Amino acid sequence: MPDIAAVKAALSGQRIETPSWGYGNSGTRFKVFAQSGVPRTPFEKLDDAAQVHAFTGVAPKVSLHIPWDRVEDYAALAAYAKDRGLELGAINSNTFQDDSYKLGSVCHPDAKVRRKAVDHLLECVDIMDATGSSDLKLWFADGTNYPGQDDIVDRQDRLAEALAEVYARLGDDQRLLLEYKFFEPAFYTTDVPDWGTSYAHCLKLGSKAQVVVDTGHHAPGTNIEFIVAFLLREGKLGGFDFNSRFYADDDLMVGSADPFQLFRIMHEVAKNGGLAPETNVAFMLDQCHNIEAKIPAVIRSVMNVQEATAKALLVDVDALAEAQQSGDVLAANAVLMDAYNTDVRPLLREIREETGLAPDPVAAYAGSGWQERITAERVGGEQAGWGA
Ligand code: AOS
Ligand code: ZN
Ligand code: ZN
Repeated sequence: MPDIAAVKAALSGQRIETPSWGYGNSGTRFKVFAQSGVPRTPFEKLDDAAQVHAFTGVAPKVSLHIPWDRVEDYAALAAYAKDRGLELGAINSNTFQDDSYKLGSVCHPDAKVRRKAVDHLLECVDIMDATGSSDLKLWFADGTNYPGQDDIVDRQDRLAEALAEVYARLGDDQRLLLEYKFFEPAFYTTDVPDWGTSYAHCLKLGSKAQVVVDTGHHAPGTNIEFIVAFLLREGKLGGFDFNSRFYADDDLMVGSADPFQLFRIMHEVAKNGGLAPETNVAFMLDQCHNIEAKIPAVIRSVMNVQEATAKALLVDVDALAEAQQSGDVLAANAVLMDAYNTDVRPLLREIREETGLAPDPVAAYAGSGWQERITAERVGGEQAGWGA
């Protein structure tokens, strides 16, 4: 049976990174429903992230998106974060909201556009130097809409060349995380459509390049936990962009529509060393909150990841190995289901109380007065970036 003290230590040691854009206004391509009290600056996004960390105790890192989080002085932003018990996490590049990227960014047929895109990526590494961030997260909207629009292989060559230039600029403690997405916004070819393409590029680049698994970026029925297990085995799992996927890349709360999938993913992570700090898997959220209150939604998402992790840690791996070895299919499956069906909320409440936190972070936030305060004080909150 799992050792409860070790389970507790793993849970209190887990770090979940929240996205700056999850705190701002966002929406679908049809409508942004603006909320009152949303942050007007990247500094205010950090103020909200600090609330999430204060009530969960496991969310000290915040990912930034450039240029959505552009500021004059990034070192000052990092210092502001530090004063609130936070640190700046992954720097997300943005090569998808400029007219010049209509035919792509790093894969664009015109070398001048590629230069502009790579310069932006290099600027993101400069920002990492200033913020102390170790991860550059790259997602490319590049692709084509029509057969014949551009040459598939030439585009791969351009991608490889751009990545190599950025890779060469990374410092010793920095890494490049390459995200994949099987469609959208390009609907015929996508230049990094799947984990295999991302893996192949990362493998060529070297040990400082790893794959990011965004849980929303797969076709229905894809066995994401297989991808996770494979990448961990190869030392190429850099991290997650957690969210839910029910229709497409819906970017809603992780673990909300399919908590069993999240459990299966976290089981592979836990079983294959992915929770060990030295494996350096970044557990990031990539979500927006369009119709629900944002800060409690981020808190709920952090808790969903914690609950899936707790269940994964409760898997009796010895019993599982024994059942697998003896070919007892039903017993092996039952070991996983027993862990999944355990109510881990009392355990998590206990851990929080032992570390001086309120047992129910959502209720504690609701009673804190923060939401009322920002609603009164902040007028004219900005868009998260999407739909801006
Ligand atoms: C886009 O679909 C990707 O998930 C990226 O991670 C993107 O930069 C992020 O969603 C920002 O909202
Ligand atoms: Zn993502
Ligand atoms: Zn996405």
